[in-house]
Parts: sequence; C-alpha cells; structure tokens
Amino acid sequence: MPTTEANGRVQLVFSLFDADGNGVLEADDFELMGTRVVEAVPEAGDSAKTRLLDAFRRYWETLVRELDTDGDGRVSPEEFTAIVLDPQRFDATVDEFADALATIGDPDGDGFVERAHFTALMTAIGFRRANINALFDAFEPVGGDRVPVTTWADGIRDYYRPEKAGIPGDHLTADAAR
Ligand SMILES: [Ca+2]
Ligand SMILES: [Ca+2]
Repeated sequence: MPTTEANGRVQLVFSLFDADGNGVLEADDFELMGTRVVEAVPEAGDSAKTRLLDAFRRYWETLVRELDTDGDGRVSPEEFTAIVLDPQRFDATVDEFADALATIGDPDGDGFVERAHFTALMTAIGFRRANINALFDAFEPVGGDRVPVTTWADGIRDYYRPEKAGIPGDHLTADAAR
C-alpha cells in the first residue's frame, strides 16, 4: 500500500494536471500543461523543449496504455493513482519525465538549476510559491542558490515512489507552508 504521503503527492499532481478542471485527465490536459511549462524557460534550447513535450506526451500515453479500458481517453483520479504509484508500470515513464523536466531548468547547461528557473517551471505546473520555495530549500541549494540537475531529477523520481514519506517532495503538499 502506498504511504499517505505518496497518495497525497500524486493526488496533488492529478489536480494540477487536470488543467480544465473537469475531474478527469485527457490528452488535451497534457498538451496544455506541456506547452505552459516549456514557455516558463524561454531561453531553453529547442531540443530540451522538444524532449519535455515528448515526456509529457509519453506520460499521457502510458496512462492510456496501462488503463486497458474501453479507451474513452479519460483518466479518473483512482486510475491515475493506481498507475503512477506502481513502479512496474510507471518507472520508465517517470524516469524520462524527471530528466526532461530537470534538464530544461538548466538552460545554460552548467549542471545546476537556479531558483528562478525552478520557480518558473514549478509555478507553470501549478504548485504554490511557498511550497516551491520550501522544496527548493529542502534540496539544500549550494553557492549561487542553485541545486544540481540530478538532485531535482532524483527528487521527482522519489515523489512517485509509493513507499516514500518524509522526502523533500512532501513540501509540495504541505498546507502549512505560506
Ligand atoms: Ca481534464
Ligand atoms: Ca544552470
């Protein structure tokens, strides 16, 4: 069974990805989200942008494939949670997504994500500013207020791990943060 924290983490993602707020995820939600997130770092290279758009599409395609239903192209919160918190079904997808998202946050390619880029990307996804700052701080930024790309990518992978609790990613679901 996933931890309470893991359920909370992915339920939050569901609510953010449901960009039109109709209670189910559809292909359009992912196109909307992908476009919005890519625009958050205008100076990123085209290959990084394409890679992230592809990662969002694969995220959606994995959901549809794993659902194995009549293919109405709609994913409910329950279906979403069951898939993304099952590493056997979702590991490869989240792996690619994590690397693509963290990499676009490093447009100058020095291996580090600056807070401004991190904040722009996470705001585009829909997370709240206080939670974003708390997460960045939990990654223990180094000189210049930046975190290694790999730290963020690993943090995203952890976010989807069903057995994890008390991780930096839990700062995103904390209501107390202001
Ligand atoms: Ca929707
Ligand atoms: Ca950088």
